[in-house]
Amino acid sequence: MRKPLIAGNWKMNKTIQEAVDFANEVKGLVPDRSKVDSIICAPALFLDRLLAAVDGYNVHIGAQTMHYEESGAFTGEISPAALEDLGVSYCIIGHSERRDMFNETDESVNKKTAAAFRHNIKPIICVGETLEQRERNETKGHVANQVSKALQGLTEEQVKQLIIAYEPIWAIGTGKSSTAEDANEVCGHIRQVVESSYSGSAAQSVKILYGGSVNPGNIDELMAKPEIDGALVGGASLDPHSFLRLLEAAA
Ligand code: G2H
Repeated sequence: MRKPLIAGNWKMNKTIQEAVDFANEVKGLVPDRSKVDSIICAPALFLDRLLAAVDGYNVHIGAQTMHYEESGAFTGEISPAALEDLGVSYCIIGHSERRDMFNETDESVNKKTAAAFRHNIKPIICVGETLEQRERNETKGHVANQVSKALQGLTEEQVKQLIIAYEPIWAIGTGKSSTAEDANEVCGHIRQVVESSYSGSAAQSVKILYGGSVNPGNIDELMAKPEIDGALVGGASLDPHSFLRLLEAAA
């Protein structure tokens, strides 16, 4: 059985003090780690303080992006080694906002995924189609292509530890969530891609999240679907009560 997972993606929100206050408010209230994993993916500047605040609690801290090189002349970037050194255990890779606005490609997503594994960081790889692709009935082909390219060169053991987030771009931050049925179908398709590239056991181990306007009002029906193991949540993860409600629904 795959343990459910709720990952908050705070994007570029909150001050450091607000972040620490959030962590202090939720850390004692999150459901037991045997029932659900909780992750907060925060701006890089908050990571150190958040790690200290949640130490010993069932709250993991993740980054929102990283570079794939170990070090060097990459002004403004964050190395996977630095994240590992800090104790960060997850990193979102290839979020559509980064693909769209910061030139992330399938190739860089693949390199970042490999770099994350070299540094004991679990990647949360984001894939998803545009509205135009959905209307042209290209969703499954596009998502399968993104997944195949992201996973190139990974071992079966690495794939088993992967988290893939299916986030239809048209549903991100728009209030228009995919239906649970549609989301389940695409998540199931992703699992089939993993099965045909690796094995049935890799497909049964990989965690597949849905993301895109997830909130306390739609989490129950999403979590009821067999192919959806959790959610990557933006806006609704910024409020402590809403984040806790999502965790309770997933537990
Ligand atoms: C999609 C999601 C979080 P939101 O980007 O990754 O954001 O829940 O605000 O749509």
